[in-house]
Amino acid sequence: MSQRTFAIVKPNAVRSALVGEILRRYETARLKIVGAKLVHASREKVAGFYAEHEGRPFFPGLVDFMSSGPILVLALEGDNAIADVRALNGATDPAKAAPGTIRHAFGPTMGSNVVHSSDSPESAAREISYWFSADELFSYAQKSSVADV
Ligand code: IDP
Ligand code: MG
Repeated sequence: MSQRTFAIVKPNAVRSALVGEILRRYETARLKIVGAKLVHASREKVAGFYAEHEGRPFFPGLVDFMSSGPILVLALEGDNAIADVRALNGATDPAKAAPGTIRHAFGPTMGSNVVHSSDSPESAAREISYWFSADELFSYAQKSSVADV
């Protein structure tokens, strides 16, 4: 059964030209891009997205950082998309992220760890609809070759 998850390429990764590398990792892992757009979110939009963390010491810095420039918001589909993207991203603290993960490869710190992804079916549904309208999400069949039309 296919499942959808939500991911973000954070502003430091967009600024550092890591969009292609991060998307390559997701696509190589057979995750299908079903929604994608660049957004420069307001502080209010970011604060609402991270509402579960409001009141934590890192919250103001997180809101500053995530609204500091454009982010790439993504809806990704795959058989086990939620767990697969969490595994590809790695642990929240890049210093603890396993070799081979995006956060291990690019760090740089807990507060600016280059990617986000949903942690449960409930958060995936909420987060996809928080950033995408229905007409920005797509269903299509993946093909193994560009010659296969
Ligand atoms: P996650 O992104 O791995 O799901 P969460 O605990 O949901 O991690 O935290 C959301 C984001 O808030 C993290 O990706 C990280 O950037 C930031 N964050 C979480 N805990 C800390 C912390 O203790 N210090 C600094 N930033 C943190
Ligand atoms: Mg989280």
